[in-house]
Amino acid sequence: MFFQKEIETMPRSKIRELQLERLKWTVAYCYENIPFYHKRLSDAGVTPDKIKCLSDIQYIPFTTKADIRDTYPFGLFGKPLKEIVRIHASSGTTGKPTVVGYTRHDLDVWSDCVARLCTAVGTTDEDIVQISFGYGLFTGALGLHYGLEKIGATVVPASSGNTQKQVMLLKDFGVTALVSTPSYALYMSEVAKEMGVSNDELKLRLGLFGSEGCTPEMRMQVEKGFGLFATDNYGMSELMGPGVSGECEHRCGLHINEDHFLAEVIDAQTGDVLREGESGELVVTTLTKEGIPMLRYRTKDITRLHYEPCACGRTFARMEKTTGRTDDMLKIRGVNVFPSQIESVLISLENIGPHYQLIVRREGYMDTLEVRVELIDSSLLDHYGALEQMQKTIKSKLHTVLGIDCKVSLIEPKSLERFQGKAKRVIDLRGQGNA
Ligand code: DLL
Repeated sequence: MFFQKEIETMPRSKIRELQLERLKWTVAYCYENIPFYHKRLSDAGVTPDKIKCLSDIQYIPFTTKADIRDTYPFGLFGKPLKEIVRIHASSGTTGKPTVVGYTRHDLDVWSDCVARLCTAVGTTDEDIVQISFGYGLFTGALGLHYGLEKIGATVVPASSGNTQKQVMLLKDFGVTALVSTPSYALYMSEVAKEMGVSNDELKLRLGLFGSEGCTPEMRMQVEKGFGLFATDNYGMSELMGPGVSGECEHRCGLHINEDHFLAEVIDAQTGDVLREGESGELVVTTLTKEGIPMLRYRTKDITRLHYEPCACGRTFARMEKTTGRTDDMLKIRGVNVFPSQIESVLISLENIGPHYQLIVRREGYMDTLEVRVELIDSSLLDHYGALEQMQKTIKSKLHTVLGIDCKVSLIEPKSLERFQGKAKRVIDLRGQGNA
């Protein structure tokens, strides 16, 4: 199903034509309206007339999160506040948040982009959709909210938290689709079981998940939890919020809304642009944004791009599910470790649950990694032999995948923290004195 079929199935030559026209507009807009970009572009010797074809984008310097922080709060806005009708922000782990602003036109484009990805996985005006993202400065809730209203779905703005009440609403309202992070959906399904609410009493058929990574193995757990079809959509506040890309019902990559975003993948170390299918950091240029346009924004998310048409008929490029962020990568004794690699190993094993935590410590000059994972059945804790055997198996599988030794701790079911937003599974204690 399509929300804007003509655009979503445009021939690639037409997409590229449109992107070039809009890239020229964006570069000129930034150059003329935003002193930061005027200087950045001038310093790099780029004037708007230098952009003659799409590959000329390579002359434009990258923009980073630090640039948004350094111009806090409104320094990168392309319009006076009088024309900004909404502000969102993402809470950084340290210091000031990253602030973004939307004109009325931006909000319109945003809801179209979200309406497309919801429609692509089969959401219709018949659906009752519960939004269990936190409402507020975070873009997730209001982003999905307006897109879903645009297609006529019945929106339940539950927000996050109070999980028992969330379950009650799912049941009483006959909710058919759930919007949340995959980790919160998993937790919610556990709470539903505890409350004695079985999947037969629910009408949930679809999960519109996003805002955090989730391995295919974890996705299966989430699907099992609620007995639904889980789909993935991607975005970030700096670029818009949700709505940058989303899966269709074939789930073979996330279609990028290429009429509004121009995507590249670069080698994170050298900055070189990589070819189709090569894995690297996603860099995105907005093509229609007025409030806070972004030129070659470094997302830090790792993915690959594919351009061949999809079985669904969409011609927009697809990005693979991200495998992590360049800044998620843990360097442990010189070895690069992505939490998603560990997640895949853990979830494929029997008797342990999908909840885990990674603790990195520095002991003397040595980095150590402890993988804590919940058992499904606590009675195993009384069987020392079986426990030891299981630990050994997990350790050896992790060693095969990661190439390093780690400590494996099997712990009581339901003893790890659960998350209502993005999961935080890595605790890096290095650099904290005698951690
Ligand atoms: O998380 C926007 C969003 C909300 C997307 C709801 C989808 C649904 P931020 O809080 O700025 O924005 O976080 C952006 O979250 O750079 C990724 O690292 C991560 N992320 C977002 N969606 C996905 C996804 C929103 N589907 C950061 N898979 C991004 C993996 C994701 N990571």
